[in-house]
This record gives sequence, C-alpha cells and structure tokens, in this order.
Amino acid sequence: MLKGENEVVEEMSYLLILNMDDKIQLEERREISLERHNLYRVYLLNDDYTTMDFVVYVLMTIFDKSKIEATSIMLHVHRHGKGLAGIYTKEIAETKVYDVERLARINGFPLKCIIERDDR
Ligand code: TYC
Repeated sequence: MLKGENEVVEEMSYLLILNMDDKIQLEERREISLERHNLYRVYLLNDDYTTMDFVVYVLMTIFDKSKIEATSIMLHVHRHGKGLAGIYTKEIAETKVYDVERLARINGFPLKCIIERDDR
C-alpha cells in the first residue's frame, strides 16, 4: 500500500469465467484503482466568552448546519468541551479553521477549533 495524501489502495479481485467447453477459469486481478482520500475532523472548542448565538451562527454559516443542528452541536460543545462541526479533506478543514477563527476575532471572541485526522 502506498501512503501519501491520497492513499492508493491495492485490492485483489477474482473473476470466474465459464468457458465455451464448460470449464471454469479463475482469473486473479490486482487493482490499484481505489483512491481513499484522507479526511479530517474539525472540532469546535468551548470557552467562557464566546456567546452561544455566535457559535450557532458560525455552525450555520461556515459548516452549513440547520438552526436545530447548530444549536445541538453548540450545546454539546458547551457541556462536553468539544464537538464535531464537520469532516472534510485537509485543505477544506484548514480553511474552515481559518474562517472560524478570523470571523471570531473580527467579532471579539476567542472561539477556537482544532483538526484531527479521521482514520476510520
Ligand atoms: N460556553 C459558552 C458560553 O457559555 C458558549 C460556547 C459554546 C462557546 C460553544 C464556545 O464552541 C463554543 N457562552
């Protein structure tokens, strides 16, 4: 298996062929066609100063959540310290973190988020 940004996964597959003379032939195939993209989890972190309304606004505008979903994620972060905002490719996850923290600073809040590799 080759490791990198886009992991290439080697797969074996087997094809059963019924020949004209009724003989069954087994064909082995090695495939290196499956590309698995590395994904990253973006978490929001709790703090004592960012308002609940602002966190809901961030989740709706930057993470495309509905008001109900955003409120539920915000309350989870408030109670447990950390909550999943979304799962993205590396570049998009990094952009989300940048956008959240820039919007927070502009509005005078210390809201932070972190990225964790999603290795399921
Ligand atoms: N704990 C904040 C408050 O009581 C609300 C909050 C929720 C802040 C989620 C950050 O990621 C956060 N105002």
